[in-house]
Amino acid sequence: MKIAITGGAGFIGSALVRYLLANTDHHLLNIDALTYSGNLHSLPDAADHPRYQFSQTNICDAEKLATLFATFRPNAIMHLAAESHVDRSIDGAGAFIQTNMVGTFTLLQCALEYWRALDSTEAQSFRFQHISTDEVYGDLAPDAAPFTEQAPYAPSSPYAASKAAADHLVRAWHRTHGLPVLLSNCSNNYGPYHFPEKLIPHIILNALAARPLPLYGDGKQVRDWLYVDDHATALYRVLTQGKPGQTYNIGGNAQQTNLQVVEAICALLEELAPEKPTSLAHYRDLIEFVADRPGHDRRYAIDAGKIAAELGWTPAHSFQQGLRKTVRWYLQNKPWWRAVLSGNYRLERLGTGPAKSATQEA
Ligand code: NAD
Ligand code: TDX
Repeated sequence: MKIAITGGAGFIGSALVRYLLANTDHHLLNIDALTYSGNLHSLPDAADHPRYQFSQTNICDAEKLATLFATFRPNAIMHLAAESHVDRSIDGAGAFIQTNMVGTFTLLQCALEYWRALDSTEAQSFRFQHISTDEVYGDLAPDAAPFTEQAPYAPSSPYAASKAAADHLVRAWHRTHGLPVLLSNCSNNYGPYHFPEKLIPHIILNALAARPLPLYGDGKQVRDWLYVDDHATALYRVLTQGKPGQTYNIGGNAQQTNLQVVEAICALLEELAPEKPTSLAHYRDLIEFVADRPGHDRRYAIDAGKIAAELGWTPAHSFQQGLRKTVRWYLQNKPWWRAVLSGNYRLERLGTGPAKSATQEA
């Protein structure tokens, strides 16, 4: 297959590209605008790979997308490009509306025109795969059953609302125009190359620098964590075996409170990085409860029964295994995250001027 992947320089997209290059024979076109969260250093083996191409393209640019599709001739599009951080969507929703909604619309329209011009065999096997989140389902009560694919949409944050809108557009393009789409809604991912504004890498890197470990509110919010490489295998399973028009929920079956996550990271660091930079006695002494996130959902949990029963996918990593691998990865890959924290990963890319650091932008 030839697969066009949007957002392939991001956290999950880069894991997917690494997985597909290592485990399949498919040819990949990575379409990514390289926003602050896109980083080609997350694809260390891709640049010279014979089955990989990259195009720095914004998914709102219909003309460029049409040219890319006409020349690359994809058999499938896997759509991951998005603005992805909830806190940023609270500070300013414009980029979220633009990329997640207008960008998804633009991509759908270009895909539809491209698909309509395919011969019938190619058109039949073509897939448009949309990657979404469990946040579209909103806040789950403490004792409620995990979200199934039938859970009603009730997004809380501007990010979640923009992803919900994108999901609706994708379903409409299937129902109205017949575009063969696949959707998946996944729980919180974690693992290597995770941008350090997100909880797990933020906590690991702050702890290593002996900086406070901020927990929003009481820290008892629950998330269902999935190791990112398991998400990559799930997405490939959906692409190759999912039924057009269907949605698959993907989750790690690993519900944890944020406090539990932070304590688990501290315990792993005590074992793997016992030498602390200051006279700090224990990493967990750095935990600080700070003002809560506005509109903060208390709990998400995914029922991944459908993808297990229909497509035979289950996660390979427990939370304990995945978190250990993740902490180890950050300890062993300091150049990657140091360049992100300093902003140098953008400086190299732009080739000019002082770049804003990720933390300044956040
Ligand atoms: P990310 O922020 O790490 O990566 C997003 C990528 O999209 C970056 O490479 C960025 O440069 C690119 N991008 C942003 N705007 C673009 C535009 N207009 N045109 C082209 N490229 C653009 O995000 P992520 O965590 O890898 O998430 C990927 C997808 O998975 C998103 O759709 C997100 O909603 C979804 N998702 C994420 C999680 C999670 O826990 N991170 C969970 C479920 C679903
Ligand atoms: O410093 C922090 N302190 C804290 O308590 C940060 C950054 C987060 N949190 C809390 C907020 C959440 O309850 O930790 C939890 C996880 O926060 P994030 O890492 O920001 O993830 P979340 O808001 O749950 O959203 C993530 O999962 C679903 C991704 O960013 C989304 O793209 C995905 O759709």
